[in-house]
Amino acid sequence: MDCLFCKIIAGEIPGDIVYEDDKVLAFNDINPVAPYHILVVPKKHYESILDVNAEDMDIIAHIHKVINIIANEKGFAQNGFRIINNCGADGGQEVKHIHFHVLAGKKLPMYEK
Ligand code: IU
Repeated sequence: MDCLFCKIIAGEIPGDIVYEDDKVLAFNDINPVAPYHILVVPKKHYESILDVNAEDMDIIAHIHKVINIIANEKGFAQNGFRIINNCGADGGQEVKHIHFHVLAGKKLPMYEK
């Protein structure tokens, strides 16, 4: 499968990895928009939340547990952060492997309404 994030997970393309376990990889975004900009992705390929079936939905809770760990390890838990999941064309999803952006380290601007 020609998926950039699958290639990073497989170690075929280098990623600036900040956390890894058997189910999840987290790495620094190549084009950060905040002092901390980390992408948290399941190792199993799903294009988006629409492809995660009911039996697999635990991975979404696990990703949020991992975000909790990273926020504490990196030291931005106290000041707060934002989790973003862009889904599909109108959501602005560019990479078709579900991922959660974690933005932190500055007062983030409110999103466009
Ligand atoms: P999006 O939610 O699909 O728009 O986000 C994709 C992100 O993947 C975006 O923030 C890119 O900067 C990031 N990214 C990356 O970290 N490494 C890459 O090689 C590529 C994109 I291409």
